[in-house]
This record gives sequence, structure tokens and C-alpha cells, in this order.
Amino acid sequence: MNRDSAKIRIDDLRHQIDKHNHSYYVLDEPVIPDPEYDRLLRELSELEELYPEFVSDNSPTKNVGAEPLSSFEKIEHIVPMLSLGNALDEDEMRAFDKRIKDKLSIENVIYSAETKLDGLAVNIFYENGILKHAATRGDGQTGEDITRNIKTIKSIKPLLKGKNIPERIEVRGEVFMTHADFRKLNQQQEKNNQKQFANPRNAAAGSLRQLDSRITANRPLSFFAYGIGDYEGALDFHSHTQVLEMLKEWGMPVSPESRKINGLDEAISFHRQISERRMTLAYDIDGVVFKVDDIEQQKILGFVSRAPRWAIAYKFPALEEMTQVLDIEVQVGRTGAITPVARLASVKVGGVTVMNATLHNLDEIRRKDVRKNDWVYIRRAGDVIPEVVSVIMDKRDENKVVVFQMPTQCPVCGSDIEKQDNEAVYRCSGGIYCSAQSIQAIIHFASRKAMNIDGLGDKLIEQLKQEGFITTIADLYSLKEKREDLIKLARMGEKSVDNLLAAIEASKETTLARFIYALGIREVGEATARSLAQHFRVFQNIRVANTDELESIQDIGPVVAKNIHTFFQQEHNEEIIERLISPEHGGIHWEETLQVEQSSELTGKTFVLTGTLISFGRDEAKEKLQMLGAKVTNSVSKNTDYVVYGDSPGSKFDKAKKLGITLLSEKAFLELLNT
Ligand code: D41
Repeated sequence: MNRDSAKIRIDDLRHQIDKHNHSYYVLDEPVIPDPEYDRLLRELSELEELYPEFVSDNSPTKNVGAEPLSSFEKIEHIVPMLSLGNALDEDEMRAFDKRIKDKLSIENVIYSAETKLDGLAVNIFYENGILKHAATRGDGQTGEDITRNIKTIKSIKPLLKGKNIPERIEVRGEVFMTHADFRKLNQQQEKNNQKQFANPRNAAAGSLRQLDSRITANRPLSFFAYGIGDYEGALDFHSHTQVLEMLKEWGMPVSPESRKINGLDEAISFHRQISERRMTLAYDIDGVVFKVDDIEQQKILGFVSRAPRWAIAYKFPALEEMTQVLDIEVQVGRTGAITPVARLASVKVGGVTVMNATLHNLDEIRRKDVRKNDWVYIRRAGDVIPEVVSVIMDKRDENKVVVFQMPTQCPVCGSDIEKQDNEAVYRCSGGIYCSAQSIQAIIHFASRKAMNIDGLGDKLIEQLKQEGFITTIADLYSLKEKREDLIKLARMGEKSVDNLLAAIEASKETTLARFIYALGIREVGEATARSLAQHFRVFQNIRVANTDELESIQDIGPVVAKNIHTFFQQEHNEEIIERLISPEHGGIHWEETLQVEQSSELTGKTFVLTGTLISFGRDEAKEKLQMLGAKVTNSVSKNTDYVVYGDSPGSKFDKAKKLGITLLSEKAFLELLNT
């Protein structure tokens, strides 16, 4: 690069960084992730070092941070709030350690280490132990007066307690938000139709910089103190460790993850330990801060351009990165839930290469407005599944992005995709047929309360599926033809194969209720399966029942009725059921106590019952009608053939009259049954 192009690049970088500073510090809405920002800033410092003639006091390298918002009062810090240098890898950490040893002419450095919280630095000023005012870090010299907001944070005490309280002291620390509080806040924001925060840091920043402190009071903010600024009073400390101890004694919260460190090797290993535990902490951290523990040594080291030479932030790989969405596809979970997934241009996030990120569900895609070809932030936080945080709208090319459409057919098995009105998720209705769900389906089918196949556990099912012995539950009943192959299977002896085949054989004799339950229809548990068996008696009637009929059964609401109906509507499911119950194949059977009489005058007729019947209970009447092949539904419509009324009939009686439907008194009904 020559001098001219360096000048152009320097100007360009300064312009970009200024813009990002404004987005980050003033608007609390960063446009690029931190590592991207760090790269720009580093490139600029390097160029300024190579071409000192272009160094300027207005450069963002000289002035990290932003002007305070005009709407807050300004407060000057008594002692400036310094910034922190970074080490991005072990080599840079070694170089830092070496600089200190050289400068102090010592062999080994004692550090005080603490987690680096990803929040906002603040300065809290106490006079005679009373909280007087508090300010954001601002540009390091002057911050914004956020006293009233700081006072709403529960862990920050308005009075210092204990002995040796100085006449005046500046306490420095970091305001942040825990993951749990962040999630709660975003849920609350959604309920109130307010904007979502992209991450806990933005949420903390947005909450702290409210002009109305009543809003801040409702935001769950936390605080850890990490040091002191100016003070006046007889304080007795010689190390940073003692400073933290002192702060703790006065009642200030201090990070529990702080420790004295003996030398570089221990520092590196502490950084690694914290890095491994990072995902399990309740809040975001982006590194470990190492500070020379001895205050005298700190004084000798001093600082360069607003950063102390005695401290460094040894950073972790960032948890947020940006990349491009190559496509949006759907995945089918073990329970049939359809989850949209963003396929990404691969990117390293938190030290792991990420190529996919979950988009959770369709509502989420619409809310974030994520489209194919968009640039997005990817985040790996508390858990390990990376997610799309937000779209970088600045980078959207309207001509290239494609709006996502939920497919209507399962990508794995082709069955219909269904959604229930009260749920955000879409589901594959393929149940027992869909191979994405079949393991789960087979495990359920074989379980004790279903077909009760002894010895067919989760592990074995998985193995049988992997080796191609079974794909659906129907295949279990052909296993006997593969006895010899099964014996060859790892860990399966002759005896255990025969035991398994015998258990499968024994499962064929069952009850209708168990069989229905075993099919694993969504939300059809044991009790519902029993109600269905009791009501319909004959399996065939369940298979053809419409949702009205199903809803007429106690405890079956519209959602479950729809699940049952949709299940039997799927051709694939019907094929499997046929195989299971056909005598030539599965041979599953049960005693059908009540058979439908061949045909009667009432076959196919629809009845509604209303009022109290004297000769028999409502259920008994229903049963009798069903035995004769009639249907009994709950509500009167133009499809109703007869309405039977007992004592004090309800509105169904009036409706039937209006629609001109044949009304039967109990006496007339009995006569009809007897013909
Ligand atoms: O947890 C932190 N974010 C943190 C920030 C920390 N644990 N210690 C810090 N120490 C300093 C010095 C060494 C300059 C007193 C800091 C910061 N500074 C800091 N935070 C924001 C800018 C600088």
C-alpha cells in the first residue's frame, strides 16, 4: 500500500468506525458484531503506526466511545475511566506478560483475574458512604448522569456499610443483564408489542439509558464492581485483590469468578477453564481480565493512550458473528415438529464452525423478517444450538432476497403438514409413517402401556432401524422371517432373538384401547384411547369418524378430534394399520364385544340426544344406536336425521324444530329401536 492509498483507507476506516460508535454507544443498536468492529479499529491503529503523519486527535483510535447524549446531564469523572487493551490469542497474552516482566525486571507476575462481563461500565460516586451520583463511562472523561437509574438496581446499595468508609470514592463496575432476565424481558416486550432486544448487552444498555427511571426500575439489571477511581480517606490496600475484598466488605457485589493468579501459565490455564464454563454461566462474558495485582507495580507501569499497561482483556472468540443465509429449509423433529433452519455460509462463532442456525418457527421468521440471501447475526449463547439474532437490513438486496413459505408437505415423508390454531409449530401428520419420527413412534408402540413388547428397548429399536430391519411399526411383525439375520446382529444371541420374537408374537393379542394408544396419535393418551374404544367399540368406526362425531365424546375437544381425523386421513397411516391388523401379516387382534349388526334401518343415520331419558342413560342410548350403525353427534345441523328428546330438553330441541328435523319422544325412540 502506498502513502496515498493508505490515507484513503485511513479516512474510510475513521468514517466507518465513527458511524459504528454512534450506533453502538448512542443508539444501542450495533450494526456489526464486536469482532468486526475490533478488526476495523486494529487495521486503523496499524495504519496510523505505519504512517504517523496521518495521526489525528480526532481519530477514533484516540477517542474510543461516544459523546454523551445531550438529553442527559454530563458528569466528569474525577479520575478518568481508562479503556482496556485486548489479547485475542495466547501469543498476544504472552507478549503482554513479557512486556510487564521486561519493564519491571522481574521473572514472574502475580495477577488478579476476573471474568470480563459483557455489559456497560459505570462510575458510582459515594460521599461518606452515601451514593451521590453515577455516570456512564462515556468517552472515559465525561459520562452521562444516570444516578436515578443506577439507584433502581437492587444490588447497588445506596449506603456503604462496614468500617473504613472513605470520605469520597468512585466505584467502577459493569452493569449487565443475566440470560434468564433477558429472556423474561423480551417476552414481556413481545406481550406489550415493544421492540425485541438483540442480546443481553443491548437490553442492559437500552434499559440503563432511559430518561425515565421508572422504566429502568422495571428492567432486571445486575452489577459487579471491578475497581475504584479517585478516593479520599485512609484506605489500606496494596493489591487489586485487596481492593475487591474491600468493595465486598462495603456491600458492593463483586464477580464470584475472580482469583489471584501466579504467572503466565496459570493465567492461560484459568482462561481455558473459564472458557469451558462460559456457556454455563448465568450471564455473557467475552473474556478474562488480567490485572497486575500489586498496586506499586501498577504505578510503575502506568498507561499508554488511555489504557493501563498493567491490565489486559484476554478475549474469547465472539458469540455473535455475521454471515449470509444461503437458504431456509425445514427439519422434522422426532415428534413431527417442523423447524425452519437457516443454511449459512459457514462462519466461526465462539470457536465453533457454524453452518446452520435454528429459526424456531414461522412466527419467528416473520417477526425477524429473515429471508433467503439476507445477511444476519448468528449467536451461540447459553445452549449450543446457534440461532439467527437479527437481519442486517443495511446489507439487504431487495432483488435477491426470497420470502420463506412454509411447505405443505413433509420433506421427509410427503404427508400433510398441519398447524393447530393455538400453537406456533407446524407438524408433519405422518406419525408412524414418517421416518424422521419412526424411532419415536416405534419406541412408543412397543412401550409397556401400548403393545407391551418385552425386551424391545430404545437401544435395540435404534439398532434395528439403523441396520435396516425395520422402518415402521408394521415391520416388527415381519421380523420372524429374518430370524437368522437377527442372530448375526451384534449383541443378539439366539436366545434373545427368540425371546424378542415371542414377545412380538404375544403382543398380537391386545385390546382396542391399547392398540389405539399404541398408534401414537398426537395428544391421544391412554385415557382418550380408552374413551374412543368404549364409544366406538369397533375399530372401523373410529377410522371413518368425522370430527363432529369425535367431538361428541367426553374429553375430546376440537384439537384432539382434528388430530385423530387427520391421522386416519393419511393414506400412509392407513396402509400401516392395514398391515398391522391383517391376519396374513401383523395379525394384531382384540375382542370386539359388540359387533355392528349387518345393517338396519338406522345404519348411517345421524342422531342427536337432548334432555333426560328415563329408560336408559344417555351413554347407553348412544351405545345402542352405534350398535345399529347410527352415528350420535352433539349438535344439531341440517345433516341430523333424528333428534331424540327426553325431559326438559335444551336448545337443540328448538333448533331441530326450526330446521324441520324429525323429533322423537322417548316412547317413539323405543319403538324405533325395537323395529
Ligand atoms: O468486567 C468487565 N467488563 C471489566 C471491565 C473488568 N472486570 N475490569 C475492568 N478493568 C478496567 C481497568 C483495568 C481499566 C480498571 C474493565 C474495564 N477497565 C473497562 N470496562 C470498560 C472499559 C474499560
